[in-house]
Amino acid sequence: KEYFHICFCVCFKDRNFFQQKLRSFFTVYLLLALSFLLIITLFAVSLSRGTVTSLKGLSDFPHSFLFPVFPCGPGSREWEYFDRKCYYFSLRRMSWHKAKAQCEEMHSQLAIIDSHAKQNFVMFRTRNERFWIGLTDENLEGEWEWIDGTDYKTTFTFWKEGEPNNSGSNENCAHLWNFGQWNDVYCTYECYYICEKPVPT
Ligand SMILES: [Ca+2]
Ligand SMILES: [Ca+2]
Repeated sequence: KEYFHICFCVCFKDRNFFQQKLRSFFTVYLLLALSFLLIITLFAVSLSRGTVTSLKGLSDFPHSFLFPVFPCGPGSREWEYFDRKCYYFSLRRMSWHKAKAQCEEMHSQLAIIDSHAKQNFVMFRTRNERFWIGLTDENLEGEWEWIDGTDYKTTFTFWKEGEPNNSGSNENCAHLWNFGQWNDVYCTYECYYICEKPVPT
């Protein structure tokens, strides 16, 4: 009888201990589940707010807010950002002088390709099509000049082999040709053009 009494006490004690443990575990898990639920709710709320506000019209936002996403202006899909400048790749062909005027009308200028990085950027974008750039020797044959005054002699060039050749003694404007390499051609030739402008402030 004594034996059974002891066993009952021990077993009962064990059972109590086990139940207490279970309860504390349950409390911990409950708290964890609740905090998880809270985090999910907060995340969902912030996400839906973000979506709603973004749908209201991006152009309503201050420029500084959208700068990392649309540095060339939230209202424009025509200008592409590269290395602190905005570039426009025309969809129409025209002579070099008309292209120059078109860029100026858009408060920009024909592109100045003064680095390998910039050359790579325009090269991939122009895909072997001919595009005018802001380089000419119209003033004095053989004396190439960038239209913004960038020093031609000390900066990057990317002429196609054998160019500029002033073919027919009448090639005074530069454009991108196959693989983005430069060629001089007569200025009334009609091709696409690249404009560039600083990032709007
Ligand atoms: Ca020439
Ligand atoms: Ca040529």
